Amino acid sequence: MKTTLVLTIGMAALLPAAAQSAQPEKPNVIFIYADDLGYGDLECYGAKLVQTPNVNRLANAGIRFTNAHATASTSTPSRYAMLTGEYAWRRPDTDIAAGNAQMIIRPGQFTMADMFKSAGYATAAIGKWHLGLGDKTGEQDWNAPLPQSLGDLGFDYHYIMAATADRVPCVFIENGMVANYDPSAPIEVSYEKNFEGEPTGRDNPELLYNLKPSFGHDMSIVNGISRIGYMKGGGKALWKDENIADSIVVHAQHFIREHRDKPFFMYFATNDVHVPRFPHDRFRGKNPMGLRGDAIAQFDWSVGQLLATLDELGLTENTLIIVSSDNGAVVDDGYADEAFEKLGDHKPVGPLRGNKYSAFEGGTRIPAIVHWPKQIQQGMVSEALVSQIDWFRSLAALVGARIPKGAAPDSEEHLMTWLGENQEDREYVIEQALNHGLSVRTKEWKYIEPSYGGAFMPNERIETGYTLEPQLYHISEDYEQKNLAKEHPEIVYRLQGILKAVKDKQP
Ligand code: NG6
Ligand code: CA
Repeated sequence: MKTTLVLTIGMAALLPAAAQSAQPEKPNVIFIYADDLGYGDLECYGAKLVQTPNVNRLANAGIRFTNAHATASTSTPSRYAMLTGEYAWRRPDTDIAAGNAQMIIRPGQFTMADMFKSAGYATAAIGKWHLGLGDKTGEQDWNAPLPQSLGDLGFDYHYIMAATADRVPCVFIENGMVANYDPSAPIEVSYEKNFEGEPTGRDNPELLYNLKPSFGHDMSIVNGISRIGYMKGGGKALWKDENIADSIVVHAQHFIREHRDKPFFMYFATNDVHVPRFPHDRFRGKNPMGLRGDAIAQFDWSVGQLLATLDELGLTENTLIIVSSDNGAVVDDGYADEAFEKLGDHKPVGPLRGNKYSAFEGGTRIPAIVHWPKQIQQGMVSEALVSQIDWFRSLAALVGARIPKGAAPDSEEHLMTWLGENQEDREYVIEQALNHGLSVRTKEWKYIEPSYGGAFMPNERIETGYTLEPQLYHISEDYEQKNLAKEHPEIVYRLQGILKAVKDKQP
């Protein structure tokens, strides 16, 4: 029965308008996309030292995936792939983007937002962007409308941070213009040199009254925290880190209210739990883990705020919510926030090996929860092997959108798996590490191709998984402990074959 309902919704868009009114309403779709939230960071994934009641609510009534994967272990490539349906490594310019990178997704590409828009949805992006803005790296004029922005990518409304909270410019950008723009403080940004007379974390550590770096992050100072890159000006438009969650939540709630009467798609990308972790005072000190735990609590609060708005408007029933993360967890990512010192028994990546940046699973296996009361009537756990790259075609099937030839080339339709109708696995998932090394993961096995780079990232104390030896792990046996490449050359060949075929596929 459930399957029939889904197909009916999918076909609705293909029917003439008059016939459509008799069809079930299309669900709203909200991605709640955390930053650097690890496989073990939520209570419903085993965390004990921090409470996440709002995410638990979604997990208890929805589907909690235990084998879901981002396509990359850092933000820019992971988000690029998720929003375009194309693996980031097919393009040379999708590494962790600076705050003054040009817009990476080209205006002509058909994005997830274009897909929803074509199916009659109002679309919004709120929160962390990190995929570039404007048409030329380093040449944006931040004091005027940007010539290229998310409006060119199918988003009707956008209220975003250009990159990350640890990168300048430290301002929100609303519909392609700096929000709360302060004409008395024109904005300049450079990733090459400082502006004369401006203090930096390196030269003026006495000005770092909120957070000091543990490594890197020693350039311009905003709100008593030094960042990556240099900026000047901003005035009243500069954000305060402790208010970022509130700001994005309020704008998201406003968008939901405004669009309560028509289907909407909202990409809600939190700053939590990325560095600098500097949550609002009201989240402080309630868990033993310090700022990193407080940031998880703040993330959960944000989820709760959106749910409360949906509940109040009677929209929860027919809103499909996906909660997930762009990449795995990292503990010390460059600020002296005592994340290591206060970790206690908390395991940010659960039982996995590696972290953000790694080729190991800790880099790319992420929490993923799907909640849609109208369709999913009881909570369940799915062990199906799934990838975020498939949201594009799976959701297109759900809303009846047609995808132009050549668009979303790496995305596959696995709607029934994502809705918990079955637990059919993807044949394989592809994962990209910081050094561009690729892995192929099947349900049973993982092959990590040989790649250059040290076995550890010393500052972050992270095991990278980079080695010049081919690695093969029997996931179901021991996660990624014993390299079995020599014992099972036939499996290595098979997985290398998959990887070669995917690489050779012309998008
Ligand atoms: C690294 C930053 C790290 C983080 C990361 C991007 C340093 C030393 N480290 O270069 O703090 O910002 O980039 O993270 O600068 S991501 O989740 O957005 O990919
Ligand atoms: Ca990230």
